[in-house]
Amino acid sequence: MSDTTTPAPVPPKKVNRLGLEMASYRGGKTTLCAGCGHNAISERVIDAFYEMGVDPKRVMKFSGIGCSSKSPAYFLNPSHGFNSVHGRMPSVATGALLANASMLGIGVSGDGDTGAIGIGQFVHLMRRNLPLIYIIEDNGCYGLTKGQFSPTADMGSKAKNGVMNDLPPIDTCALAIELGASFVARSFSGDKKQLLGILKAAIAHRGTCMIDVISPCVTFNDHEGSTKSYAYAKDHDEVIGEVQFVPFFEDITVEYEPGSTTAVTMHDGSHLYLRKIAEDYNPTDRIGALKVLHETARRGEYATGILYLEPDKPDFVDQLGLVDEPLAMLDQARTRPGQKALEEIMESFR
Ligand SMILES: Cc1ncc(C[n+]2csc(CCOP(=O)(O)OP(=O)(O)O)c2C)c(N)n1
Ligand code: SF4
Ligand SMILES: [Mg+2]
Repeated sequence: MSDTTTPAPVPPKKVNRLGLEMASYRGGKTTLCAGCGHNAISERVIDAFYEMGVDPKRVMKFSGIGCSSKSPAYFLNPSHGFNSVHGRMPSVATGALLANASMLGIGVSGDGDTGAIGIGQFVHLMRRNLPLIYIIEDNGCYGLTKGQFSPTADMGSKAKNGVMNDLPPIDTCALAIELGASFVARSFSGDKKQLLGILKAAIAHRGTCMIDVISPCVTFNDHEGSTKSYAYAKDHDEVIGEVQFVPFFEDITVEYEPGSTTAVTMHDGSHLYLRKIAEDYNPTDRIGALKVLHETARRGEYATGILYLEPDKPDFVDQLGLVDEPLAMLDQARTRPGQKALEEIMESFR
């Protein structure tokens, strides 16, 4: 007897606006510990780039050294990547993005990579406003070298062996705002919705997006007495503003109350609506943002959301007045001064 049953229709594969499947945004299989906050952040990066329809081949990924700095291997496989030296990601990213400013840059660092050995590079990156999404996967310790306190560990926070940290922390968000980054946010790896909204807004922004994500280290810093554990971060997360992001390609009108919502048009025409929760919160007020950070830190809380935003600040590429074409693509005739120009330069030294 012949089989007359017709096969069930295969459902069409889900694709984004570029026609790409989610698989095009994934990376290699993670080698980090199961439950590490860093893995959740990689998942959100994958979601954000897929939903924003960014061509992964137009993305450059950068990192330093640490468990966090291994993360770019776990997202956006088709992108270009440079895993640099401990604390030196900013200079590598600066060189690469100036050579080809048509690419979208994303860097992943750790609280040790940024706050200790890399603090000098971080400071200069922030004041330049290089167009780069800079994520700190912040677990308050050096996870890769077995859990020593890092410079973001809070005073009084306890290590797994009971030792207490007696040095004050560096608040990377306050530092970034002070130095001139034009997009500064803090989130928690366990808050999927907030982190996704922040990442999408960062993709639409042109300038340095410094995103500090509390990302618990389940192996060395997730115990009672730690202020970077899942339980502590969940209980002390003070959301200052709800993030609603509407990309330029979605024709949606959002109704909002003007007094309680800040509406911002982003560089690429996307819209960002930030609904106030904390009373005195205004994401475009630098002094106000620093005040909120200081006040919440004093109470032992984490202020999360988009803390500071300056959508129209000139980025480093504008400041340098670079030509529109990527420098890496210019031929010698346009990069080498001609004989006449050289003679004029020599003449000027006489
Ligand atoms: C020049 C140099 N100094 C020190 C080290 C050792 N080292 C490797 S990773 C690391 C710290 C990692 O901490 P963090 O950046 O917070 O990343 P995590 O592992 O916590 O994600 C250190 C000190 C190194 N690899 N290179
Ligand atoms: S040691 Fe900590 S930071 Fe490193 S992978 Fe494991 S849980 Fe994550
Ligand atoms: Mg760390």
